Amino acid sequence: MSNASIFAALRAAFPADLDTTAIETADGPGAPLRYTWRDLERGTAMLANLLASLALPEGSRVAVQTDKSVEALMLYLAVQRAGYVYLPLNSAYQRHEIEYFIGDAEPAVVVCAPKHFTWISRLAFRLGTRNVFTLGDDRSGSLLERAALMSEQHTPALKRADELAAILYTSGTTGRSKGAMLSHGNLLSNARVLHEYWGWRRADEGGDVLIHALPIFHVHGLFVASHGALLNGSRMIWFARFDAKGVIARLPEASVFMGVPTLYTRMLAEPTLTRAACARMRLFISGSAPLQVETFDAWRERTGHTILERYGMSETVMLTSNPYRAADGERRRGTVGFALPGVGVRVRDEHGAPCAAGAIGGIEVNGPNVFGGYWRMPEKTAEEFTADGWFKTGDVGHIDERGYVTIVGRSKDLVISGGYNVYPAEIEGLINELPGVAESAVIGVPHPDFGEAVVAVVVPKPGAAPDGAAIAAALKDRIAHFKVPKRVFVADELPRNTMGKVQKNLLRQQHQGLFGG
Ligand code: MCA
Ligand code: AMP
Repeated sequence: MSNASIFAALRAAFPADLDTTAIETADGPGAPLRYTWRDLERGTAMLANLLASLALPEGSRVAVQTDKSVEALMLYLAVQRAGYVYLPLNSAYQRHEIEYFIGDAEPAVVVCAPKHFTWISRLAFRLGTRNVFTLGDDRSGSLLERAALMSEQHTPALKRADELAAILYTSGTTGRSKGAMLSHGNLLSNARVLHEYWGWRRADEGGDVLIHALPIFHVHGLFVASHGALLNGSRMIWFARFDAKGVIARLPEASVFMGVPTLYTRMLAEPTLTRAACARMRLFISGSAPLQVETFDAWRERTGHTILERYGMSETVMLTSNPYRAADGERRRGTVGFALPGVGVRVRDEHGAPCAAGAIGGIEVNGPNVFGGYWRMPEKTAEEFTADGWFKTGDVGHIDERGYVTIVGRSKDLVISGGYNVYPAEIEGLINELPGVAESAVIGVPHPDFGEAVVAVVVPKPGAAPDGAAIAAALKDRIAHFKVPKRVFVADELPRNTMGKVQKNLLRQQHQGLFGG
């Protein structure tokens, strides 16, 4: 069997000299901390041995909700090394959300922050998980204590391309989260394509250095950024939290940066962002949400660098990218570039017929990067694929004659706030359960910092007078705060079309100037 393990490929790219720096922390407890490649090799071996010692069934899920740390990255790598399935969870999720994920994914192992051990362990044991460990961002907790007793020798698991490597939950339009099942082949094919397409430079070619400032519970920070650096044997400057001033101060030592648009607008607000600060930089990459053309232009003006925008999804990893090499074309603002090599991107009208160049329709994709389906949801999976096997992204756009893809909107009801996805159906469901609420509509409106901000419009029950601020406060007790509407309006009714469907476009228009966006 040829080995398609993502871990094996990353491990094979470690530099020959394992005592050079792999990761240096820029913030967080004890910073700066220096981790060598040997530390990654040893740490992942010991963690993989700990997982192996638990005698877990094949295909076991390891669910992880911790703060960002290098040890948390090692845990991800160790899960791959041991051959299990990684399930990352946003550190902002609360009990209501965690209960669903653990109940649905039935992980054999849960790793959480020490401060959440009491309630998460109780929940996890009740739902059938047998092993709960803790991992703090300061190397505290039972996971590392137990791993310290393990051998430093570990033979990485062999994996076929179609074997499951990770499950990433993405919320559904009905409000129920779906676990996108990504295989080793999905992750590895995409990492290799991006490595080549973005021209990563190994040490003997000038040596790229990546500033890693994204969370590691989503595709962008976990796969695109981390795999990119690791597959190139490149050093990472590691920020546990994004901080515009701090990142700019480290740019002179770095060559690659990846961020969501909010990170770029926040850096542009800092006077220390100058051409001189970016002199050694080779590549700035943006994705996860639309990059405003104003940001693209302002960045070029200020730094002399043209941001490369790309497009992807949890279900597909990366799909398109603006060109890196000038010979392949210009980086065109407002577009997400070309289909990546080996990836199919097409646009179809509402009847499934092909759209002519430039005509707007639903974006459909295929390729070795496209996921196998949603965890235990065969019907949902079938609905999201066409009869000829293309995945319907739910994004709406067009492709021009040269092949540049432009996203103009979404057919899925989704708000992207600061790079985090918020599904209105989930929030509406929770608001509608609150006392005095008859119904509600959740929309995204332009926001200068987050791109889009979540806003709710609530209709009271007859005789009731719910308070917007109280509704937001009630939601804060239940769900991740980034999902909580920044403003809640109370209205007599919701605008509806003749079919009775809420006209969210009218609500968006009504509130579009709310944040001066
Ligand atoms: C934080 N808050 C937010 C957001 N982030 N509210 C709305 N939208 C957000 N994105 C709220 C918190 O709940 C909190 O509210 C308050 O702001 C301060 O929180 P803090 O953590 O201090 O905020 P921050 O550090 O300033 O965070 C902003 C951020 C962060 C750095 C932009 O949101 C971020 O790292 N975003 C990147 C997300 C990402 O990696 N996406 C990739 C998804 P309160 O005070 O009420 O508690 S992968 C993907 O989309 C696809 C596959 C792709 O193509 O990449
Ligand atoms: P996620 O569910 O976190 O995987 O988010 C995937 C969605 O993010 C895509 O379906 C798009 O709607 C959006 N997205 C990602 N990259 C871009 C981009 N460069 N421009 C516009 N939307 C994007």
